[in-house]
Amino acid sequence: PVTVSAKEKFSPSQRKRLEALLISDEIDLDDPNLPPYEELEADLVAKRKAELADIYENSREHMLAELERDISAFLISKGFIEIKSSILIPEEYIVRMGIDKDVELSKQVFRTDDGKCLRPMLAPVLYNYLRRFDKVLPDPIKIFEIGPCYRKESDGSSHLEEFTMVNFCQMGDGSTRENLVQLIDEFLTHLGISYEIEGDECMVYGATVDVMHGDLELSSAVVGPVPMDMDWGIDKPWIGAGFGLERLLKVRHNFKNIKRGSRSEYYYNGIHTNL
Ligand code: ATP
Ligand code: 9VF
Ligand code: MG
Repeated sequence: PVTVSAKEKFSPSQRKRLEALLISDEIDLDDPNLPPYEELEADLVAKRKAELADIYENSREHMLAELERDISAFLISKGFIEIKSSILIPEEYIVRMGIDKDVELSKQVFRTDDGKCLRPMLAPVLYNYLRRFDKVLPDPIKIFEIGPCYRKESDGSSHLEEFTMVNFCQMGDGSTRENLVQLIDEFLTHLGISYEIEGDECMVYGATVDVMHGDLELSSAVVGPVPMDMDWGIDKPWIGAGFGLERLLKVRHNFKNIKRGSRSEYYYNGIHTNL
């Protein structure tokens, strides 16, 4: 063969370095017409340095924090009250969510040695808030929380072990599928993210309304009531949706990997920090 095969153009360590410097699919590393490694690496480093300098000069906002603030303001404007609860929760909440010890999600939970765990979802404490606020506040009760969640994961480009979830939910009047879909539409339109709705099944809630961007699940949403509500002292209809913020960033910025927009010391707003 006359041409050098694409795979041989860069050594594995060179390829790794170039991949770290790339943010989205801006360059195809298998393109045979690419400049030599040294030139390409220097170009990318210069570009990333300029982008970082621009952020320092002009915005200075971390994209994950900025997205949380944006979502928070949006939901508050829609009448939802913001909650900040503990990231460490009783392990018992997992079982009460219908996640038995032998199922996959239970095995994904990070447990402490004193009966607690890092929350894998926000729903248990939101259940408690709905029950307590319903005694005090007018119907419908509309609440949300945004914050870190933890799951042991093996799959790479769309899963993090430490991710950020927003879960908003409404209980009481107007808790219909129509209103849920409308709220999701307003939410994603506000964020400028396109989506398709799909029906799915999960072990916690049964039927879910999944919000997809291509093959990527952005959210699982649910129209209650569900049988488990009884175990949380809830007896009214509800709707709710949980979105991963890093997945929203992945879509918005066309990231190759979800790590680009996550809590990290290696990437700042998608930019490799080792420049
Ligand atoms: P998947 O099937 O993609 O693993 P899931 O159905 O287990 O996700 P849910 O329990 O429905 O996830 O969580 C609600 C949302 O939280 C998901 O739609 C996704 O946006 C986000 N999410 C869940 N797990 C992760 C993770 N490990 N990393 C990043 N985001 C996640
Ligand atoms: C949908 C995603 C059970 C009445 C407090 C609200 C929801 C969210 C599904 C999440 C989960 N559920 N990761 O519940 O909004 O719980 O699996 Si409530
Ligand atoms: Mg899901």
